This record gives sequence, structure tokens and C-alpha cells, in this order.
Amino acid sequence: MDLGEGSPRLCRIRSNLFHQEPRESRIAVGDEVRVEFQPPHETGWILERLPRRTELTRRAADRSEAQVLVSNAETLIIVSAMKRPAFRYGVIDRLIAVGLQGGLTPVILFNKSDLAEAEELEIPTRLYRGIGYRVIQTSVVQNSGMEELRELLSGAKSVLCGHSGVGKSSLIQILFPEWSIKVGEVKRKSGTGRHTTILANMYPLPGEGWLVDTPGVRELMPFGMKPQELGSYFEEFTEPSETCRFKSCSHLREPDCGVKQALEDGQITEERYRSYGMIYDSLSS
Ligand SMILES: Nc1nc2c(ncn2[C@@H]2O[C@H](COP(=O)(O)OP(=O)(O)OP(=O)(O)O)[C@@H](O)[C@H]2O)c(=O)[nH]1
Ligand SMILES: [Mg+2]
Ligand SMILES: [Zn+2]
Repeated sequence: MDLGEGSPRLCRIRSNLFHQEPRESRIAVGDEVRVEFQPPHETGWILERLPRRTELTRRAADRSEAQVLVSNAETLIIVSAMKRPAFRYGVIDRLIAVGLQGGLTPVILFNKSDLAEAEELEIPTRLYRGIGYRVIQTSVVQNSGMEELRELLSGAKSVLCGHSGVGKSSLIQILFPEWSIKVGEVKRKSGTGRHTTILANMYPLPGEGWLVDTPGVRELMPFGMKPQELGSYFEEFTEPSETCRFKSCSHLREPDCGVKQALEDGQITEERYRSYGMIYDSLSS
């Protein structure tokens, strides 16, 4: 019997991997596991979860506990629509912090570019490129930007994240039309608010990589992050914060703050500073 890699097998999961406490140690999409196959080797038991390289974590729906949405992804593709749903910097900045916290590299994708004027699209593009993030502009309707997205995904482990309706599943559908049925399933599932254990769907890519589509994330917040830590996930704050008078400066109320100075000088944008303040407050309460 061929036990070669790459072919899917049905495996049972030891119940402790499902019910383990704390919740974030339970098995998640993207986890690598140790499996014991049983004769005639078509099925197996998942015995152990291997250590994770990265974690995309969210607050569990029913409790104030962390839950791993996707593990071992390398790239967090933050999908945002230019319109419908309305464009919001805060959502992007929150997801950047969540991604960096979990060890993922954020990439920003502006979809529905067909609904925006060129200048409307260029403003946030310049902003995030200025910080050092890769930005991709796409339109599913006009079939534009798809080659760049395909190239980004190729051979990599990526996860698509963003508000409901921004077009995550549509992007997958247009790139991989042969998966259209599965994409439909994802849409149906995320349309409802039920708390299933299946929170994200993984698609294997040609070669080594995979792609995970997630349901719309309204509630994805940095988890277990101290407010004082937040500044380290706003990468352009790092250098200016070295000149803050206070070591524990929140960059909000203290005098002689390097970050506020950088804001005044235009090195830090109003949008990012506003997001920082909003997230800081939500982490404090
Ligand atoms: N105008 C325009 N509409 C788009 C584009 N991409 C997707 N849409 C539409 O946006 C709607 C939502 O798309 P989905 O792919 O279901 O969005 P999603 O992000 O997967 O949403 P959830 O699964 O709820 O999180 C659909 O009606 C799409 O046809 C685009 O580039 N331009
Ligand atoms: Mg979807
Ligand atoms: Zn400061």
C-alpha cells in the first residue's frame, strides 16, 4: 500500500486533542500532527500535535479565552474592500497587530478596486507601502491583480482574513475555479453565526503550499496582549519611541513623546495613530 505523502487520509483525533485546556492548545487548521496508521493504512489516529511555528489567534466566541484559528501559516493576507463593506483603516491595523503577534507576515490586499477612484486606492496603498508592507490591488469583477496574488500564494502557507463580504472566497473562486463547490460551502457557513468547530477551510496549493479561507472576522482582536505591548506591533513607532521620555510611554497622554513628535512631523500618519489609540483603549478595558 502506498503511504506516499500528499494523499489525504481519514484520521480520528484523540479526544484529548479536542478537549484540551487551555483551549488554544487544541488542534486547529494548519496543525502538523503525529499519526499512527492502522492496517490497511487507509485510516489513522492523530496522536499528537507538533509544536506550532505561528498562530493566528482569536477570542473564543463563548468565552474570554484564546482560540487558534489557523496555525503554521506564514502569510496573513488582510483583505479589505474599497467599498461595500466600507473601507476602514482600523480593521486592517488590528489584523496587522494580530498577525505580527502570532508570527505571521502581513500582506495587505485591497479588493473591489473597480468600486474606487484611482486616487482613493492610492492613498491607503501609499500609506501601507510607506510602512514597509506589501500591498496588492485586486478586482474580482475586472479580473485584475490576480497574477500577483497567484505569485504571492505560490508555494507558501497563507491565510485570508478580513470582514465578511470583502471578497475572500471570491478571490479563491476566481484563482481556482475547480474549487468552486468548496468555496460555496464556506460562504454558506460564514453566513450564519453558529459556533462550529470548523472555523476555517484549507485548500492545498500545487506544490508545497496551502491557503486557508476564514469566515468574516468581526471579533478578531489581539488576544492576551498588554496595552503597553501594542506599540511594538506598529512597526513605524519603534524608532521614534526610542526618544520618549518615559520608558513605559503609552504615546497617548505623556509629555515628550517621540511617537507624538513623529506624528507631528508627518512620519507617522494620523490614520495609524488613531487606530493605535482605538486598539490601545480596547486592550485596556
Ligand atoms: N464589485 C466587486 N464585487 C466583488 C468583488 N469581489 C467580490 N465581490 C462581491 O462581494 C460579495 C462578497 O464576496 P465573498 O467572496 O462572499 O466575501 P467574503 O469575504 O468571502 O465574505 P465572508 O465569507 O462572509 O467572510 C459577493 O457578492 C461578490 O460577488 C470585486 O472585486 N468587485
Ligand atoms: Mg467567504
Ligand atoms: Zn511615547
